[in-house]
Parts: sequence; structure tokens; C-alpha cells
Amino acid sequence: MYADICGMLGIQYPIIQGAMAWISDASLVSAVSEAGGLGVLATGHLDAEGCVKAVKEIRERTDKPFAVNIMLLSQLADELVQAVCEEKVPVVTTGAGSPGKYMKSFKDANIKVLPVAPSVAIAKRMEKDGADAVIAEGCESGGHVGKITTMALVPQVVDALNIPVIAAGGIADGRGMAACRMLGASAFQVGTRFLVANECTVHPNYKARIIKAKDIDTTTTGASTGHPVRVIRNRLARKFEELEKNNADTSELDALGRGALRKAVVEGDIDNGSVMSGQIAGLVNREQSAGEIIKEMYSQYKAILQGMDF
Ligand code: TUI
Repeated sequence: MYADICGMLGIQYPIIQGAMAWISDASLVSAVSEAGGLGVLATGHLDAEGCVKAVKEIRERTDKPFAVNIMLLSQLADELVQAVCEEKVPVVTTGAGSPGKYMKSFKDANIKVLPVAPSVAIAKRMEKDGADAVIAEGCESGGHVGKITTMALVPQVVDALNIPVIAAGGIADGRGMAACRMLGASAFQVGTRFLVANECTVHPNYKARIIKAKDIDTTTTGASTGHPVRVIRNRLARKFEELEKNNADTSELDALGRGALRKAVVEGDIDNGSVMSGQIAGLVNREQSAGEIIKEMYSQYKAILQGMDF
């Protein structure tokens, strides 16, 4: 069943910007929301104070709905949850874990909750815990990924759940949206394409690397730590692969990964930093405003659906 996610979230287009730690800040979030999508603030790199400051900045820039993402592996998840509840943000997305223990706090603050689920079993648990919709994220995505592709995951989650499903992983144009719509998704999360938005403050070297990327340029590292991460293959990724091949212990891998995302995003060191990216980077080939990206994707999507014989 195709659900009215736009009505539920108060947005104009069924396009949700994927949270990207260190990257999706007030600038990108407010641009996406102002253009009619759902901007999502990443907090994986923030404390509660930084989160509240960013939320206030978003509210100064737009009066449209936006979301805050809680990366549940963050040591500061408890204080971040308390902060978003106090701020009464309209929507929360979660990643890298189950938001079950926070669900009552979110509901009491009248916050819509959209957790990321990488499998059917986890998606079912999230529905039972009270999620308003689930983001079924395939392993084509950038960053921390599960094991199943978007193509296989989305229809299985759609069949298993009664709440709306948002597709994520490998979507960067109207064709990807239309394909996921055919699989039963009601909205679409987009990360990699928004990395190259004009309003995205990521280092220019990072944007240039995404624009240059080919289909086969990403790999996953860190599987042996239990948290595989999709990145552009570079010197750092090769070091990871070497260590993992030699069965290095988790502490050594953690040490190599510490600070690596900041190094790429803030310092622009795309050789020794972690350049997280989805597999769809090969399709992303120019910088545009967030509004242009949203309008272009949505008009392609609509044209495909209208041209279909059903
Ligand atoms: O969270 C993401 N993507 C991320 S988080 C991140 S920061 C990071 N850096 C290094 C290592 C790990 C994280 C970079 N990119 N996407 C959403 C996502 N959620 N992917 C997978 C999951 C997930 C995994 C397990 C969601 C729920 C889950 O539940 C496990 C359980 O037992 O409840």
C-alpha cells in the first residue's frame, strides 16, 4: 500500500535527505527542507549542546519540517535524545541500532520516529516498538551498512510491515525513486547526491571525489568489527583491508578509524580520511542546489510514473 508520507511529515516531496555525520549540518538541512524535502541533521559528531545550537540555526533558516538523526552507536545518544525531546523537533530518524528504549520519550514529545532497518526482523521489531515508518536501507548506501541490497530488502520489508516503508540505498535520480516505488516504498532517502549540493559544506575535495567516482569505486571496510562501512577505496581503505586480512584485532582497527571521517570532511584529506559514499556515486556528476536536485529527481519520477501503463 502506498502511504501518504508527505502528509504524515508535512513535506511537499517524498524525498528525505540521509543523515551524514560531520556533513549534514544546518546549511544542508535547512536547504533541503526549505525546498520541500525533509532535511535531516546528523548528530553522530555532536554533543547535546551542539545539537541544540544546530536545531536553532535550522529554525532560523526555515519554518518547514526537518528531522534530527540519532546515531545509536554514539556514546552521547542519551543526552542527544533528551535534547531533541526538549526541543520538540518534528521528526527523528535513527541509525546503527534499535531506538526501542527511547520510543516513549519520543512519543511523549510528539515526535515522529523513522528508524533505519537493514533487515526484515529488525524492521518488524521497530514497528512493534512504535515506529511511524521504517527506512529500509540497502547495502548500496554509504557509511554503516547491512548485508542486503535495496532491491531485495524493500519488497520484503513492505510485505512484513503495516507501516509505511521509506527506501534507501542507491537512489540518486527519478529512476531510482520510481523503481523503489514499484517495490512498494512510499518515500525515498537520498544521501550521496546531496553530498554535492551547493549548500553542503563538506570539503571541496570530498565533493570532487564523489563527482569523479565510477560505479566500482566503493568498498566496505570494518566488517570484522561488526560495523561494516561503505567508503570510496583509498589509501586508508587499503590499510583497513590489509589489517583485516591479517586478522588484526578490533582495537587496532578502531584506532585507524578514529577521526578518519573528520579528516576527509573537514580537512579534505581524501587519501587518508574516510570518504563515505554510496555505490550510486558514479551517477552523481555535478553540483546543483538542493532545490534543483529535489525538483529534478521528482519531475523525472513523475514523468516515469505518468508514462506507465497502469
Ligand atoms: O547508521 C547508518 N550509517 C552510518 S552511521 C555512521 S558513523 C559510524 N562510523 C563507524 C562505524 C559505525 C558507524 C556512518 N554511517 N545507517 C543506518 C544503518 N542502521 N545502517 C545499519 C543500521 C542498523 C544496524 C543494526 C540499524 C539497526 C540495527 O539494529 C541492530 C539491533 O540489534 O537492533
